Parts: sequence; C-alpha cells; structure tokens
Amino acid sequence: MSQSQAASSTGRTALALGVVALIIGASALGYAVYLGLSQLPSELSAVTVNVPCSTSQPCANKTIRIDWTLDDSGQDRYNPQYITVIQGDNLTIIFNTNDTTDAHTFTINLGLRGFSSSTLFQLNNSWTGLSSGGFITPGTPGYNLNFTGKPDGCNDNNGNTVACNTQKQDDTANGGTGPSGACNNTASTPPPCNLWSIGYLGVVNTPGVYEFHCFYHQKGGMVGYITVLPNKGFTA
Ligand SMILES: [Cu+2]
Repeated sequence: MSQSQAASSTGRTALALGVVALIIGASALGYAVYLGLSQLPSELSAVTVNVPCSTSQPCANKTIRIDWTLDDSGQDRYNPQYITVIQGDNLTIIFNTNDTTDAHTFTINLGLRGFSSSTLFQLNNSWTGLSSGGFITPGTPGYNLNFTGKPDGCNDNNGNTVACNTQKQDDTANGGTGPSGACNNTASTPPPCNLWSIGYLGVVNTPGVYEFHCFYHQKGGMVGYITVLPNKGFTA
C-alpha cells in the first residue's frame, strides 16, 4: 500500500467514524426529546430540586402568559408550548388570543393540583362572531359557525364552573370593534379580535407532565405541556 493510499484509507475511516458519531448524536437528541414528552416522570426522579416551600407558603408566585399563534404551516398553536415549573409553585395563567376567526380555550386537567385527571381547569377565549373552527363536526358539542354571545364553559382551579372573565381589547384603531363589539369572522379581511382571560391555577403539588389543549383545536395539534418538577423541599 502506498503512502497516498494509506492516507486516503485513514481519511475514509475518520469520515465513517464521524458519520457514525453524528448518527449516534442525532439519535440521542431524538430520544431525549421523546423522553421529554412521554417518559418524563421516571426521568424526573433524577432531577434534584430542593426548595423549601408548602401549599400555604408557595415556592414562588408565577404568572404564565400563553399566546395563541400560528406555526409555519398555518396551524393553531400555543406559545409557549412547553412550560416548566417546580412542585410548590403558585401559578396564574394569562391567555391571550388575537385570532381573526376562531375561538380558543386553555384547558388542562387538574392532576397537577392533586385532583382526578377528569377534573378540568378551563379559560375560554370565545366571543360573539368567532367560530369553533374546522376540527369540530357540525352538530356535535362545541360546534359553532358564529358564536352569538360571550363565552361560557369556564372552570376554576378546583374544577368548579365559573363565569368566564374573558375581555376584549378596543380594536377600533386597527379596524376592529370596541371592547363590547363583535368579532367579524366573515369579513374578507377580518380585523383582529384581541381577547384575554386570566385564571388562578393555584399551587401545583403533584410532579409530572400535564398536557393542556384547546377544546376546539385539540385534534389539530393545539396542545402544550406543563412539566412540574419534583421538589424534595415541598411539604403539602
Ligand atoms: Cu384553538
């Protein structure tokens, strides 16, 4: 074997090793993302958080702002989609949506507060003139081409039904309506409909990964996750 052939062979070997390393790296990253979404409870047990706090003396008061947005392909999404807090944090949710056509909800089961997973907390940014969108079959619960009133169906941090506190911004400067006006999803160029609602979620006492979703667009992938990290310093 000549020197040049040996060098070439070494180069090929190095290249092959590099490719293998890349594949292993990419696989590890993909696996970590996978773990992050569905296997987190066992992974979380290795996380060491030790912040002394309790239900009556929460670790921190955290106000989490969640916006409606569209992804690159025009699908309804939350921003942010992934939220991490620690066991013992005291949470308040602000939900902002400025969709021109569709209503959206922030809906999460209250397992993170120690309730049964069938107990829901829900904010509803629906409004007169908006629609439920294309993922609900006409004639089934929730379907609405044009809501004709203010939102209902909201639940508090104990799962009880409460009046929705959804409000509308004065959008007259943007070609929209005032705070009590209707949204217009039938205009060829719909004006914005800036809505917000606020809900006190309370102290999260149960570690885990909890999905939140939009009642109207869950089938379209409008989902997100709140991760509650276990905290050794938390006492109920
Ligand atoms: Cu939605």
